[in-house]
Amino acid sequence: MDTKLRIEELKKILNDAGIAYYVNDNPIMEDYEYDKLMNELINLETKYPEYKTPDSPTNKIGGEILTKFEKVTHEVKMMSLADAFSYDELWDFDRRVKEAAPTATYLCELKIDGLSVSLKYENGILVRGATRGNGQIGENITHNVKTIKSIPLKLTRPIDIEVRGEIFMPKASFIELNREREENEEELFANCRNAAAGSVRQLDSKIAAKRNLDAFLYYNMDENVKTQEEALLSMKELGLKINPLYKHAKDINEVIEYIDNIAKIRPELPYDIDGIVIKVNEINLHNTIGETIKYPKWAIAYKFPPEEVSTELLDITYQVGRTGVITPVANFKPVFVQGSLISKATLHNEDYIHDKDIHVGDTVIIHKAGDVIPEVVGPIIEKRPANFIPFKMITKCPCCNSDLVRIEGEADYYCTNPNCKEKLVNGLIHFASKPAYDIDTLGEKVVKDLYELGYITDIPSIFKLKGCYSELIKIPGYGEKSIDKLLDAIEKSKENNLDKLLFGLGIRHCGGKVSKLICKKYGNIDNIMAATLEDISNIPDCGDVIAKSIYEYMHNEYNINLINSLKELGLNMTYNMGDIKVNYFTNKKCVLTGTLQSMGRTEAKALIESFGGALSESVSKKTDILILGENPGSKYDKAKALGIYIMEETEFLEKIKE
Ligand code: 0OX
Repeated sequence: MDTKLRIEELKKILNDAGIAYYVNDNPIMEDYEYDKLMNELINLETKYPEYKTPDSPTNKIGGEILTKFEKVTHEVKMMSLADAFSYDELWDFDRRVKEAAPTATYLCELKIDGLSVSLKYENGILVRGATRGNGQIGENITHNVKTIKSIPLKLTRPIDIEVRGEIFMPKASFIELNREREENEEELFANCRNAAAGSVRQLDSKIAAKRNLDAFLYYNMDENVKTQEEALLSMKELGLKINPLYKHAKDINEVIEYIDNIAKIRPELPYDIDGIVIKVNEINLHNTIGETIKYPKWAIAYKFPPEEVSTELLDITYQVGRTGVITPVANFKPVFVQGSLISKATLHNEDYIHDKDIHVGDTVIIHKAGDVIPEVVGPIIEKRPANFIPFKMITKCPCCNSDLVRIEGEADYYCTNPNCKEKLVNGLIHFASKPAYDIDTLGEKVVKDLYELGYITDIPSIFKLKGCYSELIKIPGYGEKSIDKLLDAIEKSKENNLDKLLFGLGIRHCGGKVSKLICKKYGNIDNIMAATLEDISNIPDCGDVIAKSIYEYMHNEYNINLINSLKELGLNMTYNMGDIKVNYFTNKKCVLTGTLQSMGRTEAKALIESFGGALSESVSKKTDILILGENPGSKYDKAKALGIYIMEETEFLEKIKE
């Protein structure tokens, strides 16, 4: 047979088999046969690259590498959804809809917790995949989208169409990915959504191809469809994957019934959902009902309340923090909550455990809201087994066995042994970490290894490592290249600004923000060491407890010697204010939620700080602005509840330039 014809034939057979397997869940070919034909196609395309086309199923393997993401303008804005947190809010939504369109009925869909994507097909061939971005401008991610098995490269009909949907990572793939990352000592993804977003934002499509991403389409720009249900079904006919669990509800009571039913099966779903999307089914009514600048008024997202699951408390273990504080940790049978598989949660302190009446053997309720750390709510008393182990706080340090002390008026126990290994190692890990002294490649594992081998014993020893070069390069698993990189990073870090050193020292109550305030006021270490207690406590945002802790640290002989050693080793001891320019963000407390399209979090933080503003982690009454990125988390809900000003990315970009 003619090669070109055979290639065409193979593409058709494999594309059809792909849709049957990945979209319709109805395989029409044995895996072995599929792999054999795929190999034949790969070989032919390698030999005759002129015959390779964009719809070839070999594109699923990935291989295209970009140097940067191109921006894409959405001709029709990609809207997001207004949220409802209660059935009352759904009743209100129904009332508003019915006022404008009394005959409206609803189509309910699962709200997949992934990231929105737009797919453009020309003549039935996938030509572009783009992220939602800020709704108007997204990023071109075609190279990665092409690797997603359930996104067909060729539709069943040669039409021009734009469809939209959600790319997600199934729970099982997320668990497996994090397991691999743990093994390779890479940072873990917090949940399925972050893992999917992180995978789609890879420049190298081979990485995305390996991530086992999936997609459900829910929006169809074909003008001929009359209802949302028809839109879904027509996409299915085109070979696009839709979520089958949608339901046409004739009124809001049926919507609520559907939500109740889905909530029951939610834990068993193989992918993560964070709510239910309710859309007016009749598309001709969408115009009548209208939209706000941000949201369509004909749709709403009902968000599930914070998830609570129960599991068995297997053990209570203890961590020794860098300050010596002892934290009890609940170790339970792993459970999936809000998209994350968790097996541990802090129990804070002795009082917390007694107050909640928690004991090993109990079935406990775990609660997780949005992006926050999971919490043990308490035990289910009726399920307490006869052989539960009554809780008793330890009295000796789990690491060095020295007596623990509980400071009066505080809930925490401390290990006061200055040589406690866990405390020292955690202090060193903190010192080298990114938010503190930020020594590149000196991560947790390297600190632990070099501590065990006796090369790192305290902070000054880090800066003396270069003297042991010939020994270090002989450590199994390290070698010249990695040691050179480490020593270079250590040398470079000596120029760090003083606030990074102050934070790195691990002074109790002196976090990154306080360190900056202190450094701004005193300018160099000698001034900080000479400051009076009263003077420190006069710094706004620096209360008596913080001031006392810093003052006492600076007057302790051990610490004075430590600082002097670091001075002698050549570490920078002055604070460079940078050129602080004044603009809208000066003195503003900002919080960022979700992902910005135009820059990463670190860049946004640096920009805001360059104007004398601050970017903090959590929303409080003191927050001035919440910057709204794509896929916002619970910070958004909290900010709305507190009436904090919400700023979209476009406004942020305009104002930061002013
Ligand atoms: C989802 C989802 C998101 C189209 C019109 C407004 C929003 N996460 O599963 N968005 C939409 O609808 C768009 N539907 C969904 N099912």
